[in-house]
Amino acid sequence: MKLLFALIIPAFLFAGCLKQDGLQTVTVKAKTMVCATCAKNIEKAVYAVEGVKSVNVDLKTKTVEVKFLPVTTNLQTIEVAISDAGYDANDRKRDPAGYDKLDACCKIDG
Ligand SMILES: [Cu+2]
Repeated sequence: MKLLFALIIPAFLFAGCLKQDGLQTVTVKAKTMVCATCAKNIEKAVYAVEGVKSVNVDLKTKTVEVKFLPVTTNLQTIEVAISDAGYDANDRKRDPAGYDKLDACCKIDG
């Protein structure tokens, strides 16, 4: 509940000076994620991108919904962050170095 208020109150404060929140929403396919650790890894990697405001990883559909400030970042940067973390992002292949660092349970090639 505390977290909810922490999110809602700033939203009200900003509503005064911005008609819209100005955020863009994209859904990225991360089809190589296999477990909850993968979801956490991806969430962390995408949150680290400047301008990203919210990350919603769905392990069942293997998608990542991202809300971001389009003046600060873009879909390509988000895809690169996911790839660097070791996962495919849309048509972008996972970065081998990032993949090597994953826990064994997250490696789809065994
Ligand atoms: Cu995993």
